Amino acid sequence: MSEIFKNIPVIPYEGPKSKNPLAFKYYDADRIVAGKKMGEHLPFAMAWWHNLGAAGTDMFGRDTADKSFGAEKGTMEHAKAKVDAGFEFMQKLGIKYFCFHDVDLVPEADDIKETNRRLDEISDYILEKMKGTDIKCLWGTANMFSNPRFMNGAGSSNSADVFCFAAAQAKKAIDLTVKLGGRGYVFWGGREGYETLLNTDVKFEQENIATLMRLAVDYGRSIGFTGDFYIEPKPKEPMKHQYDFDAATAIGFLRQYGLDKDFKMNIESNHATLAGHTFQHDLRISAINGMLGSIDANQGDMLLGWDTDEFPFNVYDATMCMYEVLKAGGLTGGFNFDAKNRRPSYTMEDMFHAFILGMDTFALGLLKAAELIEDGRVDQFVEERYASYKTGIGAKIRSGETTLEELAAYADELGAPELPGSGRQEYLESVVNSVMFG
Ligand code: XLS
Ligand code: NI
Ligand code: NI
Repeated sequence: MSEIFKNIPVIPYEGPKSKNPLAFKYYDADRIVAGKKMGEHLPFAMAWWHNLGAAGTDMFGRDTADKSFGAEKGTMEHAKAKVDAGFEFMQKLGIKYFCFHDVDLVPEADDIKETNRRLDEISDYILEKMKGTDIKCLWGTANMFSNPRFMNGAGSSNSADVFCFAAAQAKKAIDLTVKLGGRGYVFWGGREGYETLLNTDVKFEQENIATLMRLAVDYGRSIGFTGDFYIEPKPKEPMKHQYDFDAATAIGFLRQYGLDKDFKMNIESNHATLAGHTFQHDLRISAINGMLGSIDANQGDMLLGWDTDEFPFNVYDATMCMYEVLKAGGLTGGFNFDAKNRRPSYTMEDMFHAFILGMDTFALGLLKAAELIEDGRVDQFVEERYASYKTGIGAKIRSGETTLEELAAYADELGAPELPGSGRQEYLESVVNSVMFG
């Protein structure tokens, strides 16, 4: 098989002073940070759909990039050329994982039996490629939103036949994930939501989504899948309202339907910000519920109201993300670059520049988050902020050994409390800056 990215070498680490566009400035896989190799802290993954599929088409214009990789699009030869390109790409960057939807791997046929045959063929080819490398699948998923049959959702569809097709696709995608050694299986809501409440039975639809998830878990466990299932929350787009609005909503849903032992969150930065949160917020909510599983590492544009899927560039956000990840003791999943080049960045070099940017941004984030924790001022401040609960009446509140009457009597005695301690936000922000740039 001939080289596809001909002018691109294996990307070396050259350090922050390097001006070589095809070198890492911060990502140094073997460097030890907080007791572990950077490469282990940061299991990066390539998203099959963006990196090997998306070629720049948007609502106003066609492809700008050539992602044929020397084969005719829509054929199995092209599907295989994508595998070749993907593996060469990952090896040149030192990326150990990939994520896929079923239909990213092969062209979808009219009949699902033929699609599944193609999926068997391509997954054999991928397995063959995996041999002799340390590349594995991070997670798989089924695309249950592009085909017109899913216009009203998959698990939430008003059509029981469509529900069955969703089940069939999920079954096959779980088979593929297991075959390729995947760590996790993702349910991103796709079109599980609504355009108008005038035609929608929300309770009915949510019960059906839960049923589909329950069946998927039962099936996965029955064939030996021991990894995590993930919900990837998103508030809107493509539907006006998506049921998995944000981490808090998705966690509540999982608990309501008894799915919380099998599922964790896959948090995407750009989805959190669309929900009106910071990336860090949704990570924190997942982590405190023991459900921080995996991350779709991208960023949005605060001036645009949609999922722009940009490569991560914002080091503050990456630092606060890694702060949450380190505090949570790491991820069971990894960091999937669910991100694409901007449409005018259409060359093969651009694909590498994008990943170098993303990987360096998260490497910097990791370094700075580890320093912030090591520095200790932020943690110490938070610890002291709640000190009034350590002794006396506060300790009784925490241990649940009090009554409303006792607290009221305590307040009577006091007459008026002192103002709570200052929040010191500006001080803490300057601590962060001193760590970032010190
Ligand atoms: C779309 C989602 C999607 C999922 C996988 O906004 O981010 O790409 O990650 O279906
Ligand atoms: Ni995503
Ligand atoms: Ni997204």
